[in-house]
Amino acid sequence: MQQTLVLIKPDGVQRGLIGEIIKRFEQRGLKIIGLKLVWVDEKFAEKHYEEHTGKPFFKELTSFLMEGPVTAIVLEGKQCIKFVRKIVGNTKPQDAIPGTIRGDFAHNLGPGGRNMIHASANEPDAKKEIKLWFNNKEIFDYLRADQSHHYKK
Ligand code: IDP
Ligand code: MG
Repeated sequence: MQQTLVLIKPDGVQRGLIGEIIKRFEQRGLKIIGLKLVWVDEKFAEKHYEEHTGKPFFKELTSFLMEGPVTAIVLEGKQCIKFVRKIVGNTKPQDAIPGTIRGDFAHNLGPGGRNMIHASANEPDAKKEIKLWFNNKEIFDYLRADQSHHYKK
C-alpha cells in the first residue's frame, strides 16, 4: 500500500475547511495514518519547498506556509499518490476542475501560491516528506472497518 503526505495549508486552516477537506479523502477510502497541526518556522518551510529554491515565488511561498498552523496528514491507500493529486486538482486554482479541492475552494494563486493544499508528487518525494513531517511514533497501523469494501479480493 502506498503512503502520501498532504498538508492543508494556512489558508485552508484559517477558513475552517479542515473537516471538509479531510472528509473528501476519508470518503474515497483513503486511510488517515497520521494527523496533526504544525506551525513551521522559516528553516522548516525552506526544507519542505527545497525543490523550488531560487524560483521568483520562493520567498512568498515559504512565508505563506509559515503564516499559521498547517494540518499535516499521512494518507494510505492503493496507488494513493496519484489518486490524491487528482482529488487535490491543478496547482493553479483557476485551472482546477470543479469537484477537486482546489477547484471547489480556491480562486486565485496570488503571491505565495494560496491554493489550500499540498500533496506529494511522487514516491521518493512522499517518502522524504513523510519523514520530514512525522516521526515513526506519530504514524499508526490499524484496520479501517470498511477496508474490505474498498479492496474486495
Ligand atoms: P503543487 O503544489 O501542485 O505540487 P508545485 O509546482 O510543486 O505545485 O508548486 C508548489 C507550490 O508553490 C504550489 O502549490 C503553490 O502554492 C506555489 N506556486 C507554484 N507556482 C507558483 C507561481 O507561479 N506563483 C506563486 N506561487 C506558486
Ligand atoms: Mg509540488
